[in-house]
Amino acid sequence: MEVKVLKGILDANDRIAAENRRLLDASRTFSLNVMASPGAGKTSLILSTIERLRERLGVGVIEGDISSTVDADAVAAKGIPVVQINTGGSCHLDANMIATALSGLPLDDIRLLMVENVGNLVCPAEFGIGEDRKVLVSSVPEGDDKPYKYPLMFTEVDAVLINKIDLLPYVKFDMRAFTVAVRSMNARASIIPLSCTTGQGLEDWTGWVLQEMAGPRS
Ligand SMILES: Nc1nc2c(ncn2[C@@H]2O[C@H](COP(=O)(O)OP(=O)(O)O)[C@@H](O)[C@H]2O)c(=O)[nH]1
Ligand SMILES: [Mg+2]
Repeated sequence: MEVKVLKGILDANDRIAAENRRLLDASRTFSLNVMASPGAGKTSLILSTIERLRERLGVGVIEGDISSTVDADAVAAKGIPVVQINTGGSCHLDANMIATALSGLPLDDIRLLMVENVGNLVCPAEFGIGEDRKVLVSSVPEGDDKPYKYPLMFTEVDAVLINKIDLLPYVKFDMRAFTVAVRSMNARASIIPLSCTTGQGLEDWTGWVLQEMAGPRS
């Protein structure tokens, strides 16, 4: 019985996600679902991406948090259209929340929409929101064993970013071991080491985004 209920919720979510996708396709908006644990660097990545791409294309952001508008305020300060979703305790964004947020954004002016999901490596992996690509920001201080602990998240995503590589000299993190762990469950994801603080690797990241935007829709 419980399984049936959960399946019903996920089916309903998928239906709304498909509607979101139709809306985004109609405005030629490419969307990224940015997921990570709290503090891995989702907001830092989004702000860095805005800096690097805003001259080339229209950017918009949806910020998902349990509470507060701290991250949305940082995006709005850059003059970028942003909607904050406060989930009020829920550990992930769902397609219905995104549908509401989309109605508050000037989609015709937005070629790249970045969605910061709630900080969590479990629930966001289960709920599609209609995104074109799923991106995971992992970070050096979290350790190199996380793929084994959160396999669904690492299996689902199209890119795994390794943020905070500026901290490699200070933290025990084996890049090779991490890569082997990711590859044991995901053969296709791009793995991109970077630092939002120093800017190292950010060209590789924005290059990946532009390449995915130019390629076939998923
Ligand atoms: N050393 C270092 N710190 C970073 C880097 N990226 C983000 N941070 C810091 O990590 C903390 C959390 O970043 P934030 O972007 O808010 O993470 P979020 O919770 O995933 O959105 C902040 O203090 C950032 O300044 C990085 O590349 N290197
Ligand atoms: Mg954040």
